[in-house]
Amino acid sequence: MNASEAVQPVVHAWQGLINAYRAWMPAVTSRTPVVTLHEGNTPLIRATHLSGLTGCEVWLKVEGANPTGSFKDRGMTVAVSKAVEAGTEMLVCASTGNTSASAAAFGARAGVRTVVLVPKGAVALGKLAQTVQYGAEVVELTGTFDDCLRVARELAAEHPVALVNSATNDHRLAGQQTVAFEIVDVLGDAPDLHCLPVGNAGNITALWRGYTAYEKAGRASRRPRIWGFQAAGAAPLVLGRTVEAPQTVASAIRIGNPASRDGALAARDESGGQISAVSDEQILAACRLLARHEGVFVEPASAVGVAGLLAEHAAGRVPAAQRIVITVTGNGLKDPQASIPEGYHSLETSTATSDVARALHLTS
Ligand code: AN7
Repeated sequence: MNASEAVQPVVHAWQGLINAYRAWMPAVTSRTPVVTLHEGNTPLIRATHLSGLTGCEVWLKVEGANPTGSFKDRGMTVAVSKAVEAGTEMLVCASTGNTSASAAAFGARAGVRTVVLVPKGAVALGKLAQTVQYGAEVVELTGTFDDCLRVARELAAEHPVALVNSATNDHRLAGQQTVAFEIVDVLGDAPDLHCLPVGNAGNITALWRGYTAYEKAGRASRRPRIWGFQAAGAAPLVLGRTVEAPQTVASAIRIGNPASRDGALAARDESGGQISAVSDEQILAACRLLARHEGVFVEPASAVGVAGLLAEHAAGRVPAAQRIVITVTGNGLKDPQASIPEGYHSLETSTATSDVARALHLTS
């Protein structure tokens, strides 16, 4: 290859979800300014270890590869593009952290003031760092995510601000449904089963919408069963009631009153699926398994679909030879503190190579 060949422009480079799936987003028109970080097109990788464990064909949709490190970017490109089109001067969201980081990034890109409402002291360090660095204003409330969402809704009702939570902003769901499109586009059809974590329930609602749209259009011959999983200490959809003080190591899904409850229950029931709970221990074990055996580093909430599948498999409820996709929703760098076990310490030695070799048991 000579130098002139090396600088040929790549004309078909990925340019983000609106560019790729505009036809499926009727609210996006030629007048909509596209605010994008080239989100989407995330890796769908074969999980060889999980496939071996379960006797199934398991795939991981690695959403931590999005520009701000979580699936939230899928919906945010559409919501912020539409907000800019409407002339909004301020974005607001309530968040457990990932929506904050995403809103802050797209707000920065659009040059729009962004304010995030978060539960005090409950947002993982990486997410807070992103949000601050992107230049958003962070308001910490003494309360839960559910309190933050209530305040965000009331602010938006009384002031000229764009609320970009998926619970109140259908453009977020239009963007988030694209994860189903990408999966079908790669696999050639819908899988038998799709597992994912459920917090405020926007993602499961959008996933089902995406599979449904593709089946209706003949792009897929069927829709998968949807298995959603919640953390046991924050499982309102499993318990069938609001949880006042949700508790789990998976801070992203520490949500007691899911705004998109109806969408989640429809996805469960129309697909013949289920929504169940997993313990914090099962979540952290799934995080370790993903990192050590699949090479995929995720934050605790992102491993909940894996924890759920393994629990169901252990209970004998996963039929063999299924094709299964699991959404792993966010990057492990988001919450580094959750990933280093208590009491962990690395080996320490002098700078003598012989000492290093001895510490590694290469010599005695
Ligand atoms: C990594 O950022 O709600 O069921 O405010 O960050 O659509 O809420 C995050 C949710 C799963 C749950 N995995 O998705 C927020 C927020 C990760 C997340 C979920 C979240 P939803």
